[in-house]
Amino acid sequence: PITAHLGLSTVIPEAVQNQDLGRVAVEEQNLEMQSCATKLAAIREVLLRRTMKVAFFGRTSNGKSTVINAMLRERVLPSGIGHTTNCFLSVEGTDAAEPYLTTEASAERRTVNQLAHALHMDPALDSGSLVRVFWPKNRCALLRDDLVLMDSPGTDVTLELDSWIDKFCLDADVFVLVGNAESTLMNTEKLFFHKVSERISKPNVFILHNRWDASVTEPELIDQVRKQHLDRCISFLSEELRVVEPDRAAGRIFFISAKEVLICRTQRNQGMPETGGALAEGFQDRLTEFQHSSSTRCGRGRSPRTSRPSWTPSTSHRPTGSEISQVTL
Ligand SMILES: Nc1nc2c(ncn2[C@@H]2O[C@H](COP(=O)(O)OP(=O)(O)O)[C@@H](O)[C@H]2O)c(=O)[nH]1
Ligand SMILES: [Mg+2]
Repeated sequence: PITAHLGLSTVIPEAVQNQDLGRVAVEEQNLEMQSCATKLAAIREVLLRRTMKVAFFGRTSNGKSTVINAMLRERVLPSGIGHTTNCFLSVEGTDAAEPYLTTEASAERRTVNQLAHALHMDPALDSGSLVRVFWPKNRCALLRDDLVLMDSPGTDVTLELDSWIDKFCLDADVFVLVGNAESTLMNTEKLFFHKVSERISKPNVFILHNRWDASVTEPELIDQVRKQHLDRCISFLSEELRVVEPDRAAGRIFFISAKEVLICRTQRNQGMPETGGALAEGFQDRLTEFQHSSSTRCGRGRSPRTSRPSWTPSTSHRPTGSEISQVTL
């Protein structure tokens, strides 16, 4: 049906200008129909695009790279204390057997062993540039669904939020704010999302409170702290940004420990028991929360089991018109 509508964008102006047909539409109607056709073209583009792009933002060291690694089940991206990634890094699947990367300056394939080196040593890789990491699909099932995960430098390190948004965000389907459960959201983090929602109407925003493993040290406060974070984030999403209805906002907020999930999954990859090691109490609950937050089973729709939305696609899921219009219009 969209293709049929698109045909209108050429048929209508032709009909309006066709003297033989007489006055079939006034100029205003013509413009209105043109504008509908433009919006439909944007929707069509998203529908035709097979990839789904999920972009991660947040302050340095909140754990953005660790969250992505946990989703990929391997340490793909460099992570660590302090300021590790200076540029944008996208991860997408490849049919090639070995991982490789390309930079904007050169399409030459470099090995991923050079990743940390490339990130540190290349003066051309500033916070406005992009390194694309291609990871073998046979090493990570998630990437078979044409998913692109995008890591960003900390929102605290740049004055160029606007140009970031233009260059990296306009085509993102989902925005994930990775916060730190040990502190409240900072103004720099909020500012970035305000700017995003000025440019994109109703962006799909999720909030991860990472480092939730730290909460076990204060068990008597855990419920209180969780409620405080939840209330603040609900009001941020529904009242400040107005990207989601208040009664649905809680479904966009998760409490996770990316580090624990990554440890567990890399241990499993090595054939070790996944709950081994020094994982803190309550780990299973946090693991379940992570799985729900990044579930691949139910895609962008609502999960019947958890009735919480999730951000990654499933092969069978095609976004609905209203989801698309939220993303693009
Ligand atoms: N305790 C704890 N540490 C974490 C967690 N996630 C990440 N970290 C650690 O925090 C540091 C910064 O993580 P990184 O992913 O590089 O943060 P980024 O700057 O936001 O990409 C690393 O040393 C991680 O091991 C978590 O859930 N719990
Ligand atoms: Mg990082």
